[in-house]
Amino acid sequence: MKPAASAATSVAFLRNCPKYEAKDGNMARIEIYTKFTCPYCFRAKSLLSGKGVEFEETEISMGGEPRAEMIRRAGGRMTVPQIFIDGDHIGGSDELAALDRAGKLDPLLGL
Ligand SMILES: N[C@@H](CCC(=O)N[C@@H](CS)C(=O)NCC(=O)O)C(=O)O
Repeated sequence: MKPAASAATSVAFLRNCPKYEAKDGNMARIEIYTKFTCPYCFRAKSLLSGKGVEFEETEISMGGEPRAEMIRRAGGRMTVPQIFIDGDHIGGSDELAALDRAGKLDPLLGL
């Protein structure tokens, strides 16, 4: 069997696996705006990575439209990180950690 066919077979197998489908369907979209040198950003990303979820990171150290977009979406908040789950504004690192301590983060993440 050619490697390409083998890979395609593996993907087809996974897609037919109910557990894989359910997991894939429940995965939340996680967005995080960050700056390079920000310890709060590092803490928030570590928490998310520790849960094995993927997130989309937008680096705003250079300012510009990405920073303006963050401030707009975060209702005027200018600190980083700003975190969004399925489009809902969660807040910063402290709010993310508080949600986790309250046991409310995993359900939002689809875990
Ligand atoms: N309580 C906030 C603190 C966030 C914070 O102070 N972030 C710093 C960077 S680590 C910040 O944005 N400072 C202003 C700036 O960089 O423009 C949180 O938990 O996210």
